[in-house]
Amino acid sequence: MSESVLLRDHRAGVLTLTFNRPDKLNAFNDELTQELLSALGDAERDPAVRVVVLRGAGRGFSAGQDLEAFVRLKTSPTPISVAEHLRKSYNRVVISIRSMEKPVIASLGGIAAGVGLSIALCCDLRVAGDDAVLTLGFSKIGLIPDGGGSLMLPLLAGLGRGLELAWTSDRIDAREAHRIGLVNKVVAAADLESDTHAFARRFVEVSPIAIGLTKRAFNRAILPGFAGWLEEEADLQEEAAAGPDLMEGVRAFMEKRKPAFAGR
Ligand code: LHQ
Repeated sequence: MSESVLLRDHRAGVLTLTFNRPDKLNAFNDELTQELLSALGDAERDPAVRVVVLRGAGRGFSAGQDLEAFVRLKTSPTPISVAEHLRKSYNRVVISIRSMEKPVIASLGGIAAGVGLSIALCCDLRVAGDDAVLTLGFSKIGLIPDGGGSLMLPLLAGLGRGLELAWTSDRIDAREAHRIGLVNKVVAAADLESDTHAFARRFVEVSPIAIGLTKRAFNRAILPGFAGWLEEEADLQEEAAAGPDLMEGVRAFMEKRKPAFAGR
């Protein structure tokens, strides 16, 4: 039997969920997204789970949407719209992360790109290994940051920095990500797993009432319109995806060439 695309490890109140498609840089296909949704739901309901950690197997956290899987979705006899795809996958994941009244920590080693980075930005806290590389990547295929990225990126990094990173898709390293507020701390790559677990354990020591109600308070104070914004973000992504630029960007990536955008 092949190994699961999502590994679960529950130790001392900390549930670690590992994206396990290392040969695809843990890019998200439907199977991984559905497994993640199901694990997050279980974690929310299980009182023994006090903290959730998200991490990736191999040399990255996640490269975002699996672009080969996306081409299959787009070219199937019954293609799904991009907005629908977002609504039934990533939007549900990030709503689950934000509404769960427990700390959700992203442990970032290696590459975090596209909606993989958006998911990390929607977590409560981020620990980065000193080998971490963050890149939005959406603009390279004619898209806007989705999965809550258009909200969390400017919230954490500021409007100017956020726009610059979204427009350029520049790769930034862990130190720069820390400097601009995208990650809480940077640790040696070799210690990322153990240091993240030790960091997570600190929140197991705190009253779960204080943890949960503080998250609810911050959500209501700063992100009261989170779910509503995701709806609008999906509509904007649908607009971005309406022309030929998206498929040109995706094909150019797969063919390892520069895209020739038509501007629509
Ligand atoms: C991949 C991927 C990948 C498949 C690397 N898929 N194979 C999307 C679509 C529509 C609607 C809604 O929203 C979304 C959400 C999104 O997430 S859009 C953004 C999707 N992600 C990207 O555009 C990132 C694409 N990947 C890259 O830019 C680079 O691969 C990064 C920066 C992630 C890593 O660069 P490198 O470290 O230089 O690795 P690499 O490029 O050589 O990739 C390694 C392999 O992984 C390679 O395959 P190969 O067979 O040549 O070894 C890539 O093709 C494959 N891969 N990302 N997303």
